[in-house]
Amino acid sequence: MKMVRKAAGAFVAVAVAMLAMAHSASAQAGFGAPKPWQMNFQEPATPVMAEVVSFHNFLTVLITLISLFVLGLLLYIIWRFNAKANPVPSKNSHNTMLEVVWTVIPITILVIMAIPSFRLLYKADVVPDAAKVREWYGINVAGTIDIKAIGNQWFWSYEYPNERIKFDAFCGVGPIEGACFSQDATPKRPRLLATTESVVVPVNALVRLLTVGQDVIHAWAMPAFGVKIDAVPGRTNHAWFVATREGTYFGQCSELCGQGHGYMPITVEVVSQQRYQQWLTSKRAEMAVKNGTQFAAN
Ligand SMILES: [Cu+2]
Repeated sequence: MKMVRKAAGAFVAVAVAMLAMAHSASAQAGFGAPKPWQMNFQEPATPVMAEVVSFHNFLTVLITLISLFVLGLLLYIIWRFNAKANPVPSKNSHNTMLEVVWTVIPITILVIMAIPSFRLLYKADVVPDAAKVREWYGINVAGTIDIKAIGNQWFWSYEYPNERIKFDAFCGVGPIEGACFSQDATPKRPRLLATTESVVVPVNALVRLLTVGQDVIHAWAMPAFGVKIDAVPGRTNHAWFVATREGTYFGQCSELCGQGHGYMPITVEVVSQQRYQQWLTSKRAEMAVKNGTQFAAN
């Protein structure tokens, strides 16, 4: 039994070390994209995703311990109570104490898991105001921005209603539609992840995201932000994020939406407040040139 305990301890230590290694290996400032042989989540860029990662790590340790405990029991029973070792089986059918213990302990474990789980689900789901973000994460948000993401077969359209900006973002590494498979893909603009136009948001801003489907159900998903929200025709869903690290982040449509589902990625650029203002100015000028668009006409 001592040896089993030692081996279990070593296994847990190795598992924790591997988790830590995977975690530090994925630490690359401000670039959210999957990597070959990636083991863990992408490096979080929002406080919600940071919480998702730490909750996941906590659960991994917990389930590893539980699995090892059950495995230990199983091995002990095989060794101790096989027909050779235990020729006369016990006739016991009840043990009140045991039954109370194996009911109460799992319930306690489930409650320990449920409380942080529901707390996190609530935070991820309810769109907060600036005061709530400060209360939850101690972040003073730099302004609030509304963005509408519209899923189309097979690209995303974006609207910044308060800025009178709207544009389409196609899969591709350059400003040309259909450049999805382009050999021009670079590590900074990965193939099948980069889009012709990026969603640009300032760092530390509270972004309220509205999603809707133009034709079928799509889903706007950004792994580094901990956001995955369906875009359903005839119904507006909402999500939110506060990106606390400048950089470029990639996501994908995450609801099977037809033939081109794999070719409608999402690119979000988190920039400084100053660069955001510059982007707004140039985008507004572009909108004014494109006469006949809904917002420019207003
Ligand atoms: Cu899709």
